[in-house]
Formats: sequence, C-alpha cells, structure tokens
Amino acid sequence: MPLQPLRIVDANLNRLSEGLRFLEDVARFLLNDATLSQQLKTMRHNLAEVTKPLTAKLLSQRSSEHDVGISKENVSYEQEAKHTQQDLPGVITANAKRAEESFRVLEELAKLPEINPMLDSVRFERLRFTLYTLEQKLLSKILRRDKINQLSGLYVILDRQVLAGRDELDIASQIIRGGAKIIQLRDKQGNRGKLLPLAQKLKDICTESGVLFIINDYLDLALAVDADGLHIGQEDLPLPVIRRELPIDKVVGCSVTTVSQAIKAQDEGVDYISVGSIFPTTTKKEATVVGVDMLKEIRQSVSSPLVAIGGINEDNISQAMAAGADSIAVISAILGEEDIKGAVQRLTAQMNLTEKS
Ligand code: TZP
Ligand code: MG
Repeated sequence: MPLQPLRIVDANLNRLSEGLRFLEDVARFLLNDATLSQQLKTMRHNLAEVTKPLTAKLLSQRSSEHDVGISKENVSYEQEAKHTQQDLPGVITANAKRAEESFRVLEELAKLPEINPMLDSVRFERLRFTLYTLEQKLLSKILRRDKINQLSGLYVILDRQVLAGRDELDIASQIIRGGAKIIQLRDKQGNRGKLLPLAQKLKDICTESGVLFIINDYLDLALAVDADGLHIGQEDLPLPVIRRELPIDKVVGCSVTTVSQAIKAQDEGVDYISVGSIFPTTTKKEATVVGVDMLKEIRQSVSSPLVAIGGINEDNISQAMAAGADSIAVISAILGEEDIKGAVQRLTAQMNLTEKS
C-alpha cells in the first residue's frame, strides 16, 4: 500500500506526455514553428529523463482494468458528442490544461514522504510555469494564423496624404471589390481624434468583406477600433511592448531595410516583415532603396511572411514576387490610378501569375 500514490504518478505522467505531444504536433505541423515545437519537445524529453528511473515501478502499479474512473456507463451520447466537438483553440486549451493539471498533481505528490526521494516537486513546478507561457504563445499564434494566411494577397495602403481629400471609404470599397486582401490606414499627420471615426468605418467594411484591416503607427488607434493589426517601423515602440499591449489575436508587421533588422523582428515574434523600398519611390521621400537583392537575402534568412514595398507597379511586380515576396504593398500604383478597382484587379492577377510560375 505505501506505493499506491505511484498509480496517480503513472496516470498523470501518461496524461502529461499525451497533452504535451498534442501541443508539440500543433506547433510542428500546423504552425511550422520550429522554436515552439522544439521547446515542447525539450519539455517532453525532460519529463522522460526525470521519470526514467521509475519506469519499472510505475508499470508494476498500473492496473487500468481496475480504474474506476474509466467507466462510461453514466455518460450520455449528448454529453459525449458535446465533449468531442471543439474548435482548434478549444482543443489546444484543453490539452494544455490537462498537462498543467498533471504537472500540478505530480508537484503535490512529490511532497509526500514516500514519493519525495524519487521525484523533485520544484522541478515539476518550474515546468508547469514554463508550460503556461508556451500555451499562451501557441494559442496566440493559432488565433492569428487565419489572418496571417491572407498575407499572400495584395496589400493596399490607404495613405490619407496621397488621397488628398478623396473619399477614403469610397476608395476602400473599390479596393475591396478589386480583390485586395489587406488594407492599411496610413496618416502621418497623426490627428487621432479625426482618424477615429474613419478608422472605425474602414474596420467595419473590411470585416464585412473579410479583408484584413491594419493601422499604421498608432497603437492607441488600433486598440480603439479593434483593428486586425498594427504596422510599426524601426523608430516606433519596440515589438515586445506592442505585443504586450495588443490582444493576442492581433497581427503585428514591421518595416525593415536590413537582414539583421529582419532577424530581430522574427526573433521578437513579428507576424510579417515589410521590406523596402524595393524600387525608387516618390511616395516616401526619406525611404532607403534596398533593391530586390536585399529582399532575396532576407528571404534566405527568415521564414516570416515577407511583404515587399516601395515603387512597385505592374511593370516590376513580378521581380518582387520572384525575389521571394509573399505579398506586395502598394500606394501609388493603386491610389494614383483613375480606375482603382481595375488597378487592384490587374496587380492581383499579375501576383497570381508569378506565384504559379
Ligand atoms: N515604406 C517604404 S516605401 C513606402 C513606404 C510606406 C512607400 C510606398 O509607396 P509606393 O507609392 O507604392 O511606392
Ligand atoms: Mg511607422
């Protein structure tokens, strides 16, 4: 009888490794996230290492057929069906909770005098706290995944200074009807009070049509209108601060001109990286022209989605796509055209053509 608690240890170790394996596979196969899947794998291996000396003892105590907890007689079909139907974030949460609870049970059991010499309670506690953070990272990535998938379409920046008084909502609806996947609101004058009602209306029409709505520069405005994301530059608040402030399902993009800036942005967990100016542009006078070769170099250094920007038009869009861009951001190639919808359609068609080649 003194080793009876080992049955609980055995059950919880099984639960734990099953839960961790599920989370690891999500990180590996659904998110293609090498860092996160490696961290979860390391945790699973740590656990195996801690419990390896106990394997024989644990197996001797196992008696699944006498486990009173596995009787299903009292579970109705409705309860069962409800239990099995969950969305992906729900299943991830359930598995993370299951693993965290098991860590906690092991931590408590390891305090018992008969278990204490075999298992280290503090180690389980540490692992539980690490798992809380990994769960948060995994869930936030899953919640942003559908948004990030839109980054293969055309990204049109609604620059209010370039629009020079034209009706933003009318232009935005033409952009949407043309088939753009992302709209960014850009206004370097920064009058948030004036921008707020416009940003709210833009957010509404984008949401209605499944277009991603991003705010350039202004964290407060992005929060106020519940935008899908925020785009920042090298001079803005640091990415970790932005992440802390924004809800976890919001996308953050960052502008870079060098490989080291791109690597840093990726390491800090950016959702997409904007590279430019690829070609000379008159829209942003102070922009550094980096050329398609820099885009190629960055493509080889990071796996984050890349958005090419700066001087891109119908004549050179294929060069930017061929250099590894996932998406193309444009201002003048759309806003400078008479037929906004037609210009979006033509650029989108060219992007799709290049993708296939
Ligand atoms: N960042 C780098 S270049 C640029 C920005 C915002 C301007 C892009 O505008 P255009 O008209 O598409 O060259
Ligand atoms: Mg900026």
